[in-house]
Amino acid sequence: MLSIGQCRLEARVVDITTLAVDAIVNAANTSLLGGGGVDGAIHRAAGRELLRECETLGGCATGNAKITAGYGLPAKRVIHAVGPVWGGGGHGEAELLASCYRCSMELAQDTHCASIAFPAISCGVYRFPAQQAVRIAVSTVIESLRQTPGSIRHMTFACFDDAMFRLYETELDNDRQAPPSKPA
Ligand code: AR6
Repeated sequence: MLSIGQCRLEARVVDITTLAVDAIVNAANTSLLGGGGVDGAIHRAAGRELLRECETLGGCATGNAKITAGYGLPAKRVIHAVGPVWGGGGHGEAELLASCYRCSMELAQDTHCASIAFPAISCGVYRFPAQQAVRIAVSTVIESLRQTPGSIRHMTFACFDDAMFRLYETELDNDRQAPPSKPA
């Protein structure tokens, strides 16, 4: 557990579709019309109404995010973020991944969310190296919270397995020990 201003950040091994938070983030693709992994699980749990709203959004560029209602999910909203496919690191993947987290945080703050949960965007089918992705995820949300404290009070990094959980715990520990002025 790490606190940044009034926001608590924690990692948990949990299925993100079970979380009753103000917004869960989806690791979507540019069509926003569903897929496998966490995207498939979110659409299954939310029901067909989610797909119907997604069909009105006109897709989403990589590095960006769009927001919908949560429908059958315990979460009130879904923020659909499109992470980059890992292509070796020389195609702007790190910046695009950071951009996903920044855009998702902005949407959550704009809609006055107090609680939000993120999966490890791009770390599954899109093959982004997990340790680097976790570093980007944690540093980008911390930077965003420091720049725009806003409404968010609780942030969960939802991990599908213990290995991913340990990576987040290590990263959150590093930031707990670092002075607040450390560059994100
Ligand atoms: N709760 C939390 N984490 C999960 C869950 C869950 N229910 N299910 C999977 N994960 P991925 P990507 C983890 O592949 O790499 C889809 O087809 C998983 O273990 O879902 O961004 C989309 O439509 C991994 O750590 O997303 C896109 O086409 C992380 O979530 C594409 O996959 C992300 O894995 C996006 O690929």
